[in-house]
Amino acid sequence: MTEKSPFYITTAISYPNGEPHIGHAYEAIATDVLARFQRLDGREVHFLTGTDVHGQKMLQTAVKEGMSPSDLADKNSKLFREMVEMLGCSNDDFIQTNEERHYKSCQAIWQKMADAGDIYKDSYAGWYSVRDEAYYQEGETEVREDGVRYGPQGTPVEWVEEESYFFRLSAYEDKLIELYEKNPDFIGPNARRNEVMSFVKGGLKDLSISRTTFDWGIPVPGDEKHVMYVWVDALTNYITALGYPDMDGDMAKFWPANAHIIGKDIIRFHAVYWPAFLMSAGVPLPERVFAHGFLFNSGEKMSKSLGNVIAPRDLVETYGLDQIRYFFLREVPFGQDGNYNHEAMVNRINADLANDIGNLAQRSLSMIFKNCEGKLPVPGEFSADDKAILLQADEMLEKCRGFMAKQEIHHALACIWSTVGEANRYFASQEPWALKKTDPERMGTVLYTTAEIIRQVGILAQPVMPTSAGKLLDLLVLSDDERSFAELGEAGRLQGGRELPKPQGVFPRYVEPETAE
Ligand code: ME8
Repeated sequence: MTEKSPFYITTAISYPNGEPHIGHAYEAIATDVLARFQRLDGREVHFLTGTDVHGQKMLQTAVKEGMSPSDLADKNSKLFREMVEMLGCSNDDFIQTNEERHYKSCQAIWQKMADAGDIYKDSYAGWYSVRDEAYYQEGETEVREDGVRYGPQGTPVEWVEEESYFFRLSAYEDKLIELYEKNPDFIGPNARRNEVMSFVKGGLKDLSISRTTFDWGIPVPGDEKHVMYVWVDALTNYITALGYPDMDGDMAKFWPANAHIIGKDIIRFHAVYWPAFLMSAGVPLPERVFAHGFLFNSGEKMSKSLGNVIAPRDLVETYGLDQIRYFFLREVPFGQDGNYNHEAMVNRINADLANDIGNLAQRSLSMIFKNCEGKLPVPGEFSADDKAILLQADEMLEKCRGFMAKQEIHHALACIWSTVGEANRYFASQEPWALKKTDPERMGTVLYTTAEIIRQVGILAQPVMPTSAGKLLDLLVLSDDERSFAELGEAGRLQGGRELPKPQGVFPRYVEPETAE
């Protein structure tokens, strides 16, 4: 067997200018699922997340809160570290961009871009959105009824005029177009690719990449009056974490990244600026940038003023961790915007989890415990129905691999749950409870077949629901090395005769809390 290649995946790094919200949690969970999938599929995975602490937005918040920006960064980065832990994320590293390693890396990439002749000093005069930390051309902005000028993401812009270093982005227009055309998978999903292509085809202006009016950032090498524009600093985090500028070690092993997972609002930075910086610095380009959609609470955008910002911890406490992980990835097609509300959440928990997989496991394994002396039956000859459902289960891995390679997590889950649905129909139509008296051997074969489907569903559900899927596999007494994807299909078929414990419910129903009379 050929050795599988290492796999490097990242989330965006979040601005810790407030507490983490459900959008941050969504991105972390989805990326965790993609990372866990590849790990179980036998690849060595490096999964990075972190916080983006520099820039004007962080500085403004710090001033408002009467603290230093570095104290604000530390205080809130701690909340982001706690969030990823609380969400069960399996990240291998957490970067905070005011760490020493990151200064070295940013100054090195800057120097490489300067050596390539792509950086020059001039003065900038134009529109800037602090909320987006983005420069916009006048044509991208509009003055609304309130008299305020807004950028394309609906955030206010202000006029900025200062001495600045510029990056020769205009020189990369053709190279970027060539990149997108030669590598149609570089940007996903397709809608985002089209958006980026038309932005670049519309013409690129050189990009201001330093600021002089504040000092909360990484100093420009050789000109300490300037700090780097926060996006030069932020994007570089992806290589800092692998030891850049040292191109050996983790850089040699894990770079180029297999996927940067980000939200759709920051696609321009990742699919235009980042590859241009890397080309200039002579660093290979990531394979794919995938932009997920935005989450809305009952159809409304989350905002502090609407008072509907949901803390990830509250959702976990209300519904359960694996339940929300499953919900967001099943309910929202990954790459599109998604909406969530209490009813949709309860419906998924009770229908897909408690009923479909939970009841199937509980009913079939209880029958084995009661009627087969607690031992997994040795199957007799398989009927056409048995073979059909086993085949469907055996084919899940290949299908899921294909979906996960394109970040279509919702399709992978739909594929697994379609097998669960079919297994339920199989179980109901075979009526093993009626076979108990008439044909116990056939009952044994049906129960064996059902247990084998539960095994494969359990193994494949681990990336999304690590704890619950683990409990499901405990019911089949699978050892740690029987839980990897190498065991899927016929390779790891259950052996009849194995002693099984009395089954415990794995997926509780959501019951509305008693309301006071
Ligand atoms: O953009 N739904 O940080 P950030 C889904 N520091 N995703 C959402 C969301 C929502 N309601 N709100 C935000 C930054 N996100 C930069 C990134 S990367 C080198 C630097 C996503 O804290 C957003 O799209 O504003 C982004 O991918 C991530 O959360 C962090 O957003």
